[in-house]
Amino acid sequence: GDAWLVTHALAKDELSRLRERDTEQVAFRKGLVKLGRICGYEIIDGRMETEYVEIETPLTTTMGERVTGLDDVVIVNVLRAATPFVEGLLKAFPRARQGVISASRDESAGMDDDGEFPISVDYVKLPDIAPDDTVIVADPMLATGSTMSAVLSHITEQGADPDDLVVLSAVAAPPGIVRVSESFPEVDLLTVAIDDELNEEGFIVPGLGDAGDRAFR
Ligand code: HSX
Repeated sequence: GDAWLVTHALAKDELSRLRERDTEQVAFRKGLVKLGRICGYEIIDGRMETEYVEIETPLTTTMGERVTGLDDVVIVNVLRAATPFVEGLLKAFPRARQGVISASRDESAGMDDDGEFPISVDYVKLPDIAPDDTVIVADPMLATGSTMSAVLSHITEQGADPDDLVVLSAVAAPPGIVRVSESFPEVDLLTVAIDDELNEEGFIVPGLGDAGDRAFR
């Protein structure tokens, strides 16, 4: 799979607001929605094709262009921080089918020697995934990659082709990118920023804090 950065200036602008410690809950949530929309447009631009179609304007017949595969999109919401992010993605893919996975790190266990957290997966509900589908797995933070690896295992076990999967994050740390791309080499990774490092608790630095807490608490 490919790893690529969302380089749209507005994505950087939104992410910078999200990083600010003074951005409060409502602004934080709205920022994640906006960022999701921009990332959706970038996914369309980066990996979807267009086709020419004949259309009729009120005056004449002419050629128009349509995005192919806009209807064949599945978005997987990794609870809970991804919820506003997914709301934004849905503005780019209004007819997407959605899956929900509740997965979280067991913070009390801490990181093991490989820099991995134990993950508990509490709820998995995915739509049927067809061979033509693009499956966007959204989680704003990719830290150690433990959560995303567990999520991707569930999705591929339900029959999804790893070639069709796009992992979308807002901020990713190098260990997470390495873990996911080693375990799932066919999966595409898309993020707005790659940050410097993880601290001892497995938080991304500089990062933006705990995205779930900032959006919901
Ligand atoms: C946060 O931690 C994020 O929203 C992700 O679900 C998770 C990322 O951490 P990691 O599993 O990559 O270390 O709740």
